Amino acid sequence: MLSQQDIARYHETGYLVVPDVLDADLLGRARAALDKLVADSASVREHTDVYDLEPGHTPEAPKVRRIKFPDTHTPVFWELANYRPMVEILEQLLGPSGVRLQSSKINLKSPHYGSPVEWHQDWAFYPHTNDDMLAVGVMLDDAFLENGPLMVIPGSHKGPTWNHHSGGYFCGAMDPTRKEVDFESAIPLTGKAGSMSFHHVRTVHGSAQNVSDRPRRLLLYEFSAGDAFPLMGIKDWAKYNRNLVSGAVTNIPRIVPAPVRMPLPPAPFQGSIYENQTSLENKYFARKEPAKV
Ligand SMILES: O=C(O)CCC(=O)C(=O)O
Repeated sequence: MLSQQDIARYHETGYLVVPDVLDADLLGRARAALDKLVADSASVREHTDVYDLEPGHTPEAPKVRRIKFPDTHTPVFWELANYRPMVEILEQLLGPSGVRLQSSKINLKSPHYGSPVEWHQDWAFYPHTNDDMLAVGVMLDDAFLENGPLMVIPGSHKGPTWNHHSGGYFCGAMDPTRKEVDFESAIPLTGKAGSMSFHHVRTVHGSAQNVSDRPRRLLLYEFSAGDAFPLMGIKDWAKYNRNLVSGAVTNIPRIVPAPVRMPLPPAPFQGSIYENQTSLENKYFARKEPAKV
């Protein structure tokens, strides 16, 4: 459980890191399941519904950038989405209307080449009727400065929803040359494996390439308050309600004004944020080729 001070700090800064939330057994099982998913990627040659691949992936040397929607196909990640110590924190941060899992993904940054993620606000991808929403980053490895930890701009969740378009289409990233926020003020969310970060849906965040010799695997869950309804609509009402990890079903959205830009027209490159962001003209994060050995 969080202290009142922690909760106030989250609302003030738009993020929080809580050490040692995950127990060793669940962490071990999550890592083992992920290892198996990565090993199984040797059988695919292009992006699928499960795998987003790093450039240079081959069956002989599998390179996975993202596992998509792990809670829907690998039971331990659904178990983890319902892990009580985490859900209790979410109840404290998201308010009394319940907690709904919206989506999940695992972003893998392999040693020396794991791809950067350009600056963005999750809210730009999925505006809702209110912004009591956040992403949890479950650290499956230690996250430290050199392995490309998630970085956040403190206080940015209280500002505008920035332009995430390029050439007239959504691209899921902010153009850094517009200098809309002070990117130099970014705070890296570091911690030991088993720690969790929580960032508000409007907090500007991104992450650099992994330049270390250790992996950075981050399991991300996106959660919303039970009464936050997506402005882009609900495709499957039964699934939407199955994803409530706390609280009761309601069909009454809470509507709180917040700055919105719709992610339309859709990004020309679909499948993952990495694909969406390829159409961003000016990149912030360097992409270095790994040293040849
Ligand atoms: O993996 C990361 O470092 C950032 C991921 C992220 O922000 C996203 O996938 O929306």
